[in-house]
Amino acid sequence: MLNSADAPSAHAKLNAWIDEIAALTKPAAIHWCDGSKEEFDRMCAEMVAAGTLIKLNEDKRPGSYLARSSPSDVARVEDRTYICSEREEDAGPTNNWMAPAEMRKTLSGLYDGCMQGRTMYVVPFSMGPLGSPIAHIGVQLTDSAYAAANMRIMTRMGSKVLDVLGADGAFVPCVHSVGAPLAAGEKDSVWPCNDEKYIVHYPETREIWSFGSGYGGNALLGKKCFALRIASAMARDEGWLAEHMLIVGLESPEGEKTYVAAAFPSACGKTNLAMLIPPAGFDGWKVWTVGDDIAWIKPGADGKLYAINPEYGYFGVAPGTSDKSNPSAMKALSKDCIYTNVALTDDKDVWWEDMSAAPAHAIDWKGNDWAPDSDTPAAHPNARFTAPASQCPSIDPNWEDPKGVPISAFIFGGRLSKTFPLAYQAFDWNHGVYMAATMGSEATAAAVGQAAIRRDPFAMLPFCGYNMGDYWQHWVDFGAKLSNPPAIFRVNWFRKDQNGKFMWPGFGQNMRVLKWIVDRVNGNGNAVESPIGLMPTHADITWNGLDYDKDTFEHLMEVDRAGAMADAEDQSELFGRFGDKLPAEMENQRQAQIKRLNDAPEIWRHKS
Ligand code: SAT
Ligand code: MN
Repeated sequence: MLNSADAPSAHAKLNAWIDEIAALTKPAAIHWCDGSKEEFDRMCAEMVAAGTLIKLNEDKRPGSYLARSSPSDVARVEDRTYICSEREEDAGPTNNWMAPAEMRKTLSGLYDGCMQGRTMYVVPFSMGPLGSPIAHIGVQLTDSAYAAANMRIMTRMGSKVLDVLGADGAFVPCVHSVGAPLAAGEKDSVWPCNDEKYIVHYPETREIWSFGSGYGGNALLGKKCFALRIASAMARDEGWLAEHMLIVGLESPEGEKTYVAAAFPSACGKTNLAMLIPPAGFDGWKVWTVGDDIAWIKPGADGKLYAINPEYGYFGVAPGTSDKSNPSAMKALSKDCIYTNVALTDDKDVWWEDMSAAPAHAIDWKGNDWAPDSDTPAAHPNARFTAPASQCPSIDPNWEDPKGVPISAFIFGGRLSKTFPLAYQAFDWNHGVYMAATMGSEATAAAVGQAAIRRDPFAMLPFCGYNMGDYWQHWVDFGAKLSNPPAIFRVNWFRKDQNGKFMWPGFGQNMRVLKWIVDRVNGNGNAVESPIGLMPTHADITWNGLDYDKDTFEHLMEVDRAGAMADAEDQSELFGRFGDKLPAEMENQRQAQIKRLNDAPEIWRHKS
């Protein structure tokens, strides 16, 4: 066996599993990742020699590299992503499903010999601070050095994880192959992958099998595959939450810190909110970043909820990131990063759309010459940076606290040009679950009437590892056990006026809404009752440094009965898909919403 007696772990089950996978996939060699900087540098140097990575300008981007993927391997593949539970109803209507036995048969053919000619890297990783009671361990076997190197940035990885695992600790086995075996003497391509892709999860046995892709979410199995799809199933069984949420600490000038977790579908400015810089007039306020994508949340002995960011880095979208939109992210990118599918400048720096003034010449993400008048983008729209979280200037001093940080509020948002006010609070926990279950975002705003909303419950649609109806029930049950559950809010930064102009300035100004939320959860913020939730009046928002008149604010907050009713009616399409898996409480909440709207004036406006 390749995984010989000198395997660095005494974990019999781990070693036997590695033997089994090696026998199936037939790699040329096995390398156990120790997680050291030397190992990372060596792997990167080998990838530079093979043409997979380009070393960037050492003065401008020390320790950093550029990778260009195959043009067919640039994003997650949701139609190739499967939840293979024993029963189809346990995957639910929003996931692809195949019976585990059938999937195993399909995969065993594909994995047979798939690592030939390649090194199989053994990547032990901890999601969350090592040894934290909220953390969990995984081991990824991968034939991609790119995946192994990225895993060192995105997770706590290497020998120290084996120490925590000991001889019999629990781990989630994750098998990853790019699916491109190499014949003896065959020259490798710079980005090996396979047209046939499978991203497979077995939630009951807690296994991940990924085939054919080298790209982020398909290949860095700690992230969406483990930390959301498998972890959500673990969380349901064990009584905790695995969520697609950022976590921030909001510190007042008096030094009081309130932590909140927030979920948004993509393209709603989640990373920007995680690294928000308070606006002028908020002197002394500070926003601390705990995480920008995923939160694991467990109840503590004191009845509060404690959250960790299971990740160790940011896998963020590069285009649009700039010193203006997100200066903290830009600082986090100053060194030791891996960039994927961004453009390369003539001085071997990186560039992407809206980062800064366009260079006169660059090499685009496909490796071709590019100039500002080219009619294709320089960076792929889903180009990514992989950056160590510790390099973010706003990283929270408690972000590695194994206890986690106490969560006082959950925030859910979407991109909604009509009908939905800037901010409102749920009447109670179950109303909040209903607000989160029905959240969505607009793909495109229709010219007239109600824009079509793409529902993305809890921003978890592609990431829930079991039936979404059961997931809503889990949230209802979870809240019922909490003596003092966090408050739940909806926000919408994107409402437009009759002329199609955004009514709210957004970005740093969103701090004003966060401050109201902090006031609410700390018992000193006011709200009035509207048909859809508890709302701040103009006087409840802190306006220092911003001239935002009362009339415009009352427009921003108004509830348009017809629009809100149309939305409540449209929700029955979503709910209907779940059949008897729909929690009765969700339909009760919908009916209560309809009743409140029936009793409301055509345009509900707070009059002070
Ligand atoms: O590719 S990832 O899933 O890791 C990132 C994303 O799509 O949000
Ligand atoms: Mn995400």
